[in-house]
Amino acid sequence: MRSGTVAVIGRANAGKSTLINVLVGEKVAIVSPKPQTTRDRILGILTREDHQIVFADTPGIYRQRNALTGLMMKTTETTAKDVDAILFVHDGHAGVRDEDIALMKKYMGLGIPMIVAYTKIDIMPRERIPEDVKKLFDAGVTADVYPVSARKGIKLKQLEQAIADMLPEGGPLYPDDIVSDRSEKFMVAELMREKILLKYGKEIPHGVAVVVNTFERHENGTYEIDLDIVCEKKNHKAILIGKQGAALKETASFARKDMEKFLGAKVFLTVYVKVREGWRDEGRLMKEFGYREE
Ligand SMILES: Nc1nc2c(ncn2[C@@H]2O[C@H](COP(=O)(O)OP(=O)(O)OP(=O)(O)O)[C@@H](O)[C@H]2O)c(=O)[nH]1
Ligand SMILES: [Mg+2]
Repeated sequence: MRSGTVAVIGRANAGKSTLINVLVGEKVAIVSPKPQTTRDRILGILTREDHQIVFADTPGIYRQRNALTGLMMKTTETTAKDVDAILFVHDGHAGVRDEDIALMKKYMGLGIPMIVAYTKIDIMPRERIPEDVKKLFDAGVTADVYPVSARKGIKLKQLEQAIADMLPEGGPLYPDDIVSDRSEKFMVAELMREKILLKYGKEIPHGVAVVVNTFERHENGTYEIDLDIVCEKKNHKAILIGKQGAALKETASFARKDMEKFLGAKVFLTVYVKVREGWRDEGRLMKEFGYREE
């Protein structure tokens, strides 16, 4: 059997987490159309008879704006160096720019086996694919390029096999019934953050952290979850809550439904909104909200 860890690297919003979820077959990482959705390194584990692939999802490469994004970029850099292989995810539908080529070359330069998943081919003209692949090749990208669609499930088997082929021979690193290294409590916080990413405009979600204060399973199987949505500004709090609490009610109910699906049980969810100005630049608060160096 082949087994090992694979860093999943690429620009913010390229489709890394979506691809991992689809390959693993379960939602291990949240997904949204906004860049910088993933903030932590999250393992997604895919076990088959003849291989175990441990995907390390990483924060997408993006401008550093504050201590939080700085920490996120550091997480990505550290993860890329300590793996058996790299899966570079490129958003094919966004086209190939010089910066993309430079990034691919940077990671190829680490001397770790790497392939490129050229994703989102379901929303682009197919004739552009060979042109783009040639462009990459002509620019000196020697990694094999696999055009895929995570959303439509196109060519994923071939991609999976190519990833497995990069891994060393060896036994499984994790038990075969484990799909993630993260706790249910972590996932619940992430599901809340995902709904905020989906429901609110540009700047609000990026300044939001979710802290779960109570996570209890009652004897009858139901869950009681209390959490804080921490935002950066008073006016953000007002937007999050909305007129007579309508916006928050809707977002919380949306999140609760997903939590119930994830936990397979009824959830009683209580949500508070708090303001902590400038938390994304304050080490102590970042730590308190779960963001720290591994
Ligand atoms: N059409 C299409 N959309 C996709 C595909 N894969 C991902 N997306 C969409 O692209 C957006 C970004 O997806 P994510 O998986 O969150 O991207 P990411 O690379 O993990 O982003 P960060 O965590 O912010 O770096 C979401 O709106 C996805 O639904 C695909 O194969 N086809
Ligand atoms: Mg992601």
